[in-house]
Amino acid sequence: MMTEEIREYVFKIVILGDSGVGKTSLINQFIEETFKEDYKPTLGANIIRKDLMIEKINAKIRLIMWDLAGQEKYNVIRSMYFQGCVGALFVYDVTRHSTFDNINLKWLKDFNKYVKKEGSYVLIGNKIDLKDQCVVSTDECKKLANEIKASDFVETSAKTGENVEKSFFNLVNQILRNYGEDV
Ligand code: G3D
Ligand code: MG
Repeated sequence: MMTEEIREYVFKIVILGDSGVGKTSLINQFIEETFKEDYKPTLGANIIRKDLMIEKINAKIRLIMWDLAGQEKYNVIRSMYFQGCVGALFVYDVTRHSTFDNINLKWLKDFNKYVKKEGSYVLIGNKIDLKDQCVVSTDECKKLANEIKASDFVETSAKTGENVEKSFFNLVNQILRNYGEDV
């Protein structure tokens, strides 16, 4: 049998959500110490890179993650922020209901406006370690995930690391499926 060639993909994804929901913390958990960070002050964004190997299909993924730093700059650089983007993580904070409401009111609207082609996205309820303060129910989120046709809904804690890897891999797998890969 011939050895299969390794295929390579480069995916740009954006991490969206209100200030303080834990976007940067999720990325930091995901990349551990292997990260390459490139802060672009003019964009108000951090650009973080991580290479993943998806053994099942023998593919190497270079994930380029755009993380909003100063949200006030966001309005100016929106179109560039989304340029070439193939997926998003929509993050809300389970202890603040307004951050959940803004997924549909704000973040998804922008994503759909600027990412014309079939972009994939995963809905993430972060800070589930703060169980006592949780004000957004799992049912509510499942309902929203269905409504907005998110490929998945995951509850995470960037503090403990719970489900963090899973969220990023779910998104990557969904993007790969859009490219016709069998993952
Ligand atoms: P942002 O990038 O979306 O603006 P950050 O959010 O990642 O900067 O996180 C905002 C604050 O929430 C930080 O606290 C961070 O430590 C905290 N945080 C992020 N994720 C979690 C989580 O899963 N659980 C808990 N308990 N806290 C979390 P500070 O105090 O540094 O502002
Ligand atoms: Mg941040």
